[in-house]
Amino acid sequence: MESRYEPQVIEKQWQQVWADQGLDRTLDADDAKQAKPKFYALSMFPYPSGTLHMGHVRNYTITDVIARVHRMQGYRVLHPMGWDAFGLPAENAAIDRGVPPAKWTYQNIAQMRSELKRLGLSYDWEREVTTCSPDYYRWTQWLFLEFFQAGLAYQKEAAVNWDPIDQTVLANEQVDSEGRSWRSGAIVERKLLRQWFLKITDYAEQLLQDLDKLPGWPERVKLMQANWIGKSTGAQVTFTTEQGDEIPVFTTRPDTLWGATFMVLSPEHPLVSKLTTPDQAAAIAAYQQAAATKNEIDRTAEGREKTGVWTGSYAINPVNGEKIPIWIADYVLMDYGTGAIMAVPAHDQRDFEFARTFGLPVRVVVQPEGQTLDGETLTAAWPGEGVMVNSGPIDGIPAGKGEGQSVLAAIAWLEQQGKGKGMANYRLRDWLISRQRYWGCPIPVIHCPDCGTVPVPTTDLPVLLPEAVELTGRGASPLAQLESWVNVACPQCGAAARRETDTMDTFIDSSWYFLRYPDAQNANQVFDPAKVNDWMPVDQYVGGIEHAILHLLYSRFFTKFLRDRGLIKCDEPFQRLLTQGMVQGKTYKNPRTGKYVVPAQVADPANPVDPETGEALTVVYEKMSKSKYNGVAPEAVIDKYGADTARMFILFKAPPEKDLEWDEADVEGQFRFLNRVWRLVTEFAQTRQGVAPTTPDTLTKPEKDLRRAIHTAIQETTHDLAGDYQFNTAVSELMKLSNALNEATCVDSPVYAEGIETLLRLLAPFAPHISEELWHQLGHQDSVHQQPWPVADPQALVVDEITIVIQVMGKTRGTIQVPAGADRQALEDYARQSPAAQRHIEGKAIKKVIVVPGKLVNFVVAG
Ligand code: ANZ
Ligand code: ZN
Repeated sequence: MESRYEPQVIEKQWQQVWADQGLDRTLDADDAKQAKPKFYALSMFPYPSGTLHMGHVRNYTITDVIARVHRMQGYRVLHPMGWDAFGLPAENAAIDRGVPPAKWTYQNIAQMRSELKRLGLSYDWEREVTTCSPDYYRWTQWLFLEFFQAGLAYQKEAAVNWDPIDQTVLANEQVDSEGRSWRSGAIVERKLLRQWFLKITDYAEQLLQDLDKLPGWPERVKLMQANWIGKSTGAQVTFTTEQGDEIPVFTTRPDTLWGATFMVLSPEHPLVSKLTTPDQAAAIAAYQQAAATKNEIDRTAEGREKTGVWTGSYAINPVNGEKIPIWIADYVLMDYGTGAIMAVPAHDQRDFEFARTFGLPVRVVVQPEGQTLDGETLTAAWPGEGVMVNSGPIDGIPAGKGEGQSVLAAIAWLEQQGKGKGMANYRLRDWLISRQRYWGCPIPVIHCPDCGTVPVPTTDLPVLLPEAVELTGRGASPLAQLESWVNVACPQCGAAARRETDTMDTFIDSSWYFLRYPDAQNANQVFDPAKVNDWMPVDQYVGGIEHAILHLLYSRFFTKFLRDRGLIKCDEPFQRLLTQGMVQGKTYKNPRTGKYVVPAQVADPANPVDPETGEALTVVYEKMSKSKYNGVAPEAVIDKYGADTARMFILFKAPPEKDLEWDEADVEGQFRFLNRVWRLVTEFAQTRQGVAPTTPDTLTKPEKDLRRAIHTAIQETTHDLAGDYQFNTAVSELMKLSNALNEATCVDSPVYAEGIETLLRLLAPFAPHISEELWHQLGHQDSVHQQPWPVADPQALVVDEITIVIQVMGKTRGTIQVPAGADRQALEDYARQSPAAQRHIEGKAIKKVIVVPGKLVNFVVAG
């Protein structure tokens, strides 16, 4: 009467039991089991787009195994899930199909939640957060006001994408690669609007420095963050115009000041109009207008033909009193450095191209060894090494940024002369957070004609997003069109005032959600600091590499800001970060045409041929997508094999950081493995129930061998799950143990029982349902997930033992058992610790130890 492994039956059943028992509820510090250390395991929460994809499944399975292992290893674990639920797709769905964004979003959440539950993920659903729910965004608004109060939320003019046909602002995602609107097809324009910013630049240096506090992050992510922050060191030097206005410039090469032959201001620079002479006024105005339509990427693109106009004015170079012309050009950006540069064409390529285009002088100030560069004949800028020439006080100094080289020498001289100072600059800009969209968190301020910008009193939060709006994708932001919502009384003076109609960038919502999980249902506070301080930082964060920069940087910024406000103690939110690889699907591609072929049209998969052209096709694994016919729906896999198989496959197929090729044959392989485990354990449960998993005093050879296999599996899986998470090798260890049990002859031994139970405990985090079912079939009443993680017995791991004679002064005092492969030092250590030797050497000075490997250890003692 052999039972069959039916995942569809047992998975549902155990999910229900676990939910009823509250097995995955979080233990807070004030719970009974507070002596346990905490572990916060977090997956990046999803945008509720509709259904789960394999990328989600991989992400959440990885985190779930980590959470489950830590529970078994004696931690109290916080493992929550929620929804990054504001955003453009909901609005687009409303425009396309007329479904209200809230309805669309909550339907998707319900659908995805039920799919998540089928995967057997051990979430504490009482902690669920939904960013579009007023009980969450009330606190997002409260946090915005914290920034506002601290002076870190401010308004200024900034360029937005403007659709001239629909008369609306577009998000970057709504502009295609040709710069056209997704809806109207119009060429998108740049338009200046008053926007809200968060002053992340105040934290630039800390965000950079503290990357050093994150040894548990992938190096490449830290590098991407560092590059994004983009610190440059150099100096600020002030030039003076002939009219007496000061123009500070930022330069990374203050040592080349003697080679500056002109200045360039950004077309937006505030001094441009004052410096422009009447002759040049028309040309300057036309150039400024043209520059305003270009975005930063176009303006700074490498190799692009240089354009610009002379203002008609001159500046004085502070180091040598030389008179140099002041130009404007769009390759100088207003919001980097000071918006003005000194141009050194001999040593900066952009300046060189500009000088050649407009016939401006080129003066060499760095002379490379063994060459004599000449400004007249130079064909490209020389940014490299050499010796300073034509450079007054720093002549003869080797060019470079190091100790004793030209840059530091120039800074020292400038500071001493009071002409400039050493300075750092960051690429990082302040964070533009306002969006002219409906489905987002309303910015809680009111604009009063008398009082100006007034924060909504915290007692009036949340500023609710009105539900009755019509979304057309045309005209001003939908909220701005809703007069009944916009018109309010000023909270300060009571005069007629208007609400802010911009909503917040959804990255704001996700910059603090991990701080809400520790106290997700708090109706009176953003969170109880004690709870957040208990759980933070997140011990292991798992998510996609696509969030390596913005989400992680913004979350780090929020954390540091809230620390400075005294709300939390930790200053880095994510202790360790794992960025999982992509899940790729199999597809057929015609290498000549580059076209993908629907798999069903491939007659012979072993010899795939293009049904249209008859050409041979290649099999490729690429990111799953509809257009490549290579998507695999998680639901379909669960229906066919069960969640445990899907989990096992994902964990086994590739290390977590690597891309994973979805392959049905390998999925089958995992299904077969679980079937073998099923047979092994059910057979044991039926025939030998009641044999306790103990260790007999003396072991037969087969028992010894099996015990070694068991404890090797424990040792190896424990190691694979400690920190670096090599799930794939851990699963292989489970397979080896299952094979060892299959082949074992000592099936009636308690050691065999120990093996079966160990296999289930080790398997539990990976395949939670089948492990639980089989655990109960062994007669247990409690959950396998509440068992302690097994600990390897070093004794059991000993490969083979030999007998060594212990001698003291040449006299045999006894024997010991040691591992066969022990080296000289190990033999000596074993011998010293043996009771036989101890009895005779204690208290005596050892003069010499003679080791004869494989035979004996002899101690020569004094006295
Ligand atoms: C003179 C010079 C000589 C420069 C030389 C470089 C090489 P990073 O490394 O990106 O910080 N610069 C400064 N402000 C600018 C702006 N708003 N728009 C465009 N370019 C700007 O580069 C700093 C260098 O970029 C500065 O150093 C300046 O050119 C230019 F052989 O000054 B340099
Ligand atoms: Zn007022």
